[in-house]
Amino acid sequence: MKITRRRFIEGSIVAGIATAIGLEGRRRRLDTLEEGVETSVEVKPLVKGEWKPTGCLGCTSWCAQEAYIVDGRAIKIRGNKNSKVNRGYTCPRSHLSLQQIYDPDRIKQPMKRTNFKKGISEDPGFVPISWDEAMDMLADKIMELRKNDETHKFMLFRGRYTNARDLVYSSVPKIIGSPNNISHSSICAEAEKFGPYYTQGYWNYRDYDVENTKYMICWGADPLCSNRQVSHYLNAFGEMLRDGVKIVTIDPKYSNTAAKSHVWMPVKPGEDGALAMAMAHVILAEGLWSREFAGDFKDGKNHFVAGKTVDQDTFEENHTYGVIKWWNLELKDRTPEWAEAVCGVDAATIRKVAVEFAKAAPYALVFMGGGSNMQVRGGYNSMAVHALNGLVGSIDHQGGAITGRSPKLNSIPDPDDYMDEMAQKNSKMKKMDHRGTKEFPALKDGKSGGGVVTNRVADGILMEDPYLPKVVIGYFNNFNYSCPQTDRWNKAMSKIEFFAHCVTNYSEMSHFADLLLPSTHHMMEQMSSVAQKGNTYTHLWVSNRVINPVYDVKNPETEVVWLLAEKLAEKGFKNMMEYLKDNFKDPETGKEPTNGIELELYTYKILTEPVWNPAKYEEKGNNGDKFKDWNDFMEKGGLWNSDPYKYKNLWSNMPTETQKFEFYSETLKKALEGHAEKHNTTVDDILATCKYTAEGEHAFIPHYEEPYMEGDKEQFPLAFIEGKSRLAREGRSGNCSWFQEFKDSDPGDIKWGDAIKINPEDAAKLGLKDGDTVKIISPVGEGIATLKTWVGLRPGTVAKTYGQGHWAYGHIAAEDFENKIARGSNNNDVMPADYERLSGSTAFYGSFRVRIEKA
Ligand SMILES: Nc1nc2c(c(=O)[nH]1)N[C@H]1C(S)=C(S)[C@@H](COP(=O)(O)OP(=O)(O)OC[C@H]3O[C@@H](n4cnc5c(=O)[nH]c(N)nc54)[C@H](O)[C@@H]3O)O[C@H]1N2
Ligand SMILES: Nc1nc2c(c(=O)[nH]1)N[C@H]1C(S)=C(S)[C@@H](COP(=O)(O)OP(=O)(O)OC[C@H]3O[C@@H](n4cnc5c(=O)[nH]c(N)nc54)[C@H](O)[C@@H]3O)O[C@H]1N2
Ligand code: SF4
Ligand SMILES: [Mo]
Repeated sequence: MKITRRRFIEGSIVAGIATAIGLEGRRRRLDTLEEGVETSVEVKPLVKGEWKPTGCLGCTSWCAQEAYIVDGRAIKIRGNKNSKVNRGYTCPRSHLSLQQIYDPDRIKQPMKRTNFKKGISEDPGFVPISWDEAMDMLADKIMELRKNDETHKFMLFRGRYTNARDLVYSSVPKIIGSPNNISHSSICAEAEKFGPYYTQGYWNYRDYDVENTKYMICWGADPLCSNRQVSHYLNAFGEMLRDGVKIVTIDPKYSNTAAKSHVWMPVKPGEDGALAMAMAHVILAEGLWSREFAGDFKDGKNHFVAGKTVDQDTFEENHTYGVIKWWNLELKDRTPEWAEAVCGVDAATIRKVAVEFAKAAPYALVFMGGGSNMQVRGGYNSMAVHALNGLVGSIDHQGGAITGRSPKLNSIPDPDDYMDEMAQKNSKMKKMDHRGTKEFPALKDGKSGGGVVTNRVADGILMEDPYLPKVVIGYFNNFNYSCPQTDRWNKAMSKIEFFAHCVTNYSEMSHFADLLLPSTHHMMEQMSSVAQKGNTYTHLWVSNRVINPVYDVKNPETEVVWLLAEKLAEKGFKNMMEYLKDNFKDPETGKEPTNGIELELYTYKILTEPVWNPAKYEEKGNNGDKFKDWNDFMEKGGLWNSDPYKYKNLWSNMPTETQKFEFYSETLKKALEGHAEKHNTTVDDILATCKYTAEGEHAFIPHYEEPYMEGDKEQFPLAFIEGKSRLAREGRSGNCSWFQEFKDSDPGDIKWGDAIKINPEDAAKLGLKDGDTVKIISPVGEGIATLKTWVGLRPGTVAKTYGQGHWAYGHIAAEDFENKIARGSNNNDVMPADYERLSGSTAFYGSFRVRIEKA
């Protein structure tokens, strides 16, 4: 290998430091796992093992990984070098998967509840049972629903998932006869997808071409910590900074990314709309919009003057729609001076950043995370923040905000033919999450009720509206922890007659279960597959089982479905088994599955066939790596990379109503009018019902809305800033000692503890000091934490990461597991259950205030 100058210098510095602090030995041991590592010392492998390809679902980045397996045990993780998305890099959280897999607190075999009273203070009295007995119990409960013609009272909860999800999530409820398949999507990122959809017709995560960009604004996103492609950005940032890319972070707290940025704009919580409006105003008023993308005045002069409307006919747009309407209706008065008073960022900085951004464009991008839009009135922020990319023409442009080239896969076979009359009828009943009701438009993909309203289900159950579900299965989820206002879930799950939970760890939700069906860990004990975009490529990985399951556990997406189908067939209901046998044959041999492991294999083969079967590849029109057959694909690591991204494909070719990038959203207009019509009312009424203030045409353009915050300023003076923990694998890291030991990798946080951070001025006013144990009181609940003064946020706010506060997740996660005493507290105990209703999203950011008292 050629050693470049930079590599040589880096190498000698590391070697020097290692010698100086005596780390040589330790480095050597680690290096022995890596083939081809250049080193000046002779290294002898200490252990002999094998790197096996796998993949990580620790967050929505979905990196391709490899695990080093020694004597059947996984001992190290690294990024898969063959991935063009994460390029062999991996984030620190991937290593925690080892502690998750070998966690001695895992559920080791099926368990059944013996105390039928449910509540936090009840001891469920779980006792071990066999898989056979467990599945028998579950099947009996489902047969009872069928006997009583109330199959709609079956419900399936899904948390994190793999590509195979639709078998258990969609087909199983349909065949049983229920409309209730509830995913976690709206406690995840739906409002973040809302803006890109209602401007450019794209309901998905975006990708950002950082390699070719000159200017990046991280807006309510902290890509060195969370959001997507953390493994990639952790490395790309170094390259970007070296290459002179300018980085700006817009976040109310001094985030990981803010610490590495040239400019930090500490927007007041929830006031993103004001800032976005002002930046758009500057870009137009200063004449810096993209002529190529957005068009120009016919006379070539700039007529955007603050406070003045512009004649529509004087402007000719190219690949956009509605720039003049946007200016006239909203932007003309949104000066930086106006915004400064509202959002707390000074006018000069707003102007400077907007100008620099637009001048760097189209090699400039706004990287949008959930912080700016998963807010009660965040739908329009999502449009506004994303629309800045539209104004400067960086949409689908090199160095800009792009989409992805996802592989075209097969879907899970349609179960319709296996739905009997009862299933057909009952699966048309109303869903438990109230989607599509007047109050919850959930306009995913332009449809009224097109998306889920996850957190609303607790209220549905409590109000028995539309009815009370009886038999519930949950997998890879923990809504009693992950959904705001947790007390509602504790009450709601206490009302469910029979709940089976398919998870690796006992959790806050499992505490209300009747049956614990221990799950394989997604990363090594089962097959798994997902596709994700990043670094301008898309990859798809399919991983085999790389270790034997550590305990007596089964994959809920496939094996458990098989066992359930078997039991239902034994009891006289054969449809599910027939569906599996007819539709899940090995695509190469035509062999029917005869057990859950074969079902797992055939399911992934079927789904990914268009990638590994050359004939199907052409048929689907895939672009990327090619293979001879399944074996060839798996021998090459089960990893597919797309071809390089093709820029500008979407220009005037967007799946919006106008095919253009819409600043005035005809697409949203159609969706809102459709929803209003369904409820015999006006769009104004719908918006008011959804807690928005806009009226008339403002409903269809990105505009400023004052944030809706629960808790009056007198009683609750401190705005709460939510954000993910750097080492959190969603809600699942708490029981890893590495998570606890390195908790202080979150700026301002403390090891093995839970800090609430406050500006020193506020602490002084309250007479509080570092290390005080404090009560956090919100309009809906109370929590506890350790006070930490920190200058990384403005007075009038507090910040606390999400990730601690487990009272039921294991001996490390909890302060006292036996007595259900949490370590710190769960932000969701104090966070009101509120929504960005147009998308159905739960509101996590800029949505409530608290007060703090010495505990
Ligand atoms: N306040 C606040 N709340 C949040 C967030 C936040 O930032 N702040 N983030 C939100 C987001 S973005 C999301 S996506 C949701 C996630 O919320 P959920 O979908 O509810 O998922 P988790 O909380 O991660 O819990 C998943 C459960 O799955 C089990 N488990 C762990 N590994 C595996 C496995 O490999 N297989 C199976 N079958 N089970 C496993 C564990 O027992 C764990 O309890 O939380 C949301 N909630
Ligand atoms: N480390 C880590 N990474 C993760 C996950 C994880 O659990 N841990 N989960 C993954 C999942 S499932 C998802 S959906 C994504 C979500 O990714 P994001 O939604 O981007 O994640 P967050 O870190 O919750 O929020 C991003 C930032 O918003 C800031 N913020 C809070 N309030 C406001 C506000 O009012 N305005 C602005 N502008 N910013 C605000 C927070 O301080 C935080 O730095 O992350 C994924 N990546
Ligand atoms: S936790 Fe997320 S960023 Fe880290 S390796 Fe796993 S999928 Fe990638
Ligand atoms: Mo998420």
